[in-house]
Amino acid sequence: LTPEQLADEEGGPLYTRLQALIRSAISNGKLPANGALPPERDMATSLGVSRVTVRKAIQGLVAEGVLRQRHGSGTFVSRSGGRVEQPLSRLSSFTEDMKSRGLMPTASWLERSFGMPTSAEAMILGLAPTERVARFHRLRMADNEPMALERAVVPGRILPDPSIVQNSLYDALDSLGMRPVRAVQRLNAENVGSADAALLGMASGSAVLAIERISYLPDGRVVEFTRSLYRGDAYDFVAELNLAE
Ligand code: 16G
Repeated sequence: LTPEQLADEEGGPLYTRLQALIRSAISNGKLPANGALPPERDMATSLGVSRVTVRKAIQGLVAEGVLRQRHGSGTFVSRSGGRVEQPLSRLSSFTEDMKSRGLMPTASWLERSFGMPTSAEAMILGLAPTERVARFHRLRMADNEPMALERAVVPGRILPDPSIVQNSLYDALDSLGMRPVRAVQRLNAENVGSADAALLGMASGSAVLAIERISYLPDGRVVEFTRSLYRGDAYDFVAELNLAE
């Protein structure tokens, strides 16, 4: 990182220009994933800026997850610009989760259809023998980076027209007055198969977190049965624990 490069970054206060410079050094590989940043003092001297500016720039990028600080050993580049930390106790949607972090949620549709459930799905959703389901299969991305593969089924009685789900399943359910209020979620570790690995941009056999969510309406009816594969290298699920009464 040189003063000339810093001068090339346009607009805004000095620390945001320094952040832009660090981001571009990460994206062009000059600062590799898990690589250490030079010490604050050295960066300030070599860039001709104050240590306060360097610290402010770094703190902002740490808060965003782009950089990580380890006590006593310095500042490091996070892998792929940072893992996502997801609390395990809130019933939120992927769209809300990503937006709350300033990431842009998008999806590639793999399937959006209406049809017969499998017998396992019919049992979990508590359906009568001839009842149909809306079915959704999406690759979910944050800032264009694949995050998860998600297969959801919703009883047809609750969601008769799958095409109303554009960006967010929960927004669509909300618009029908059918947003779930409770869910049971089960997590387990898996090695991703080759087809799913290719979609997620991972090597075949990489670790993924498989998550099943069964969500309920206030009256106890099941709204969704969703199975998601989250990239093991991009996600931390975090739960707060309290001493039992
Ligand atoms: C989350 C849920 C998933 C839900 C989806 C709705 C997990 C493990 N899964 O991905 O069950 O269907 O959000 O998101 O958190 P959407 O409203 O953005 O489509």
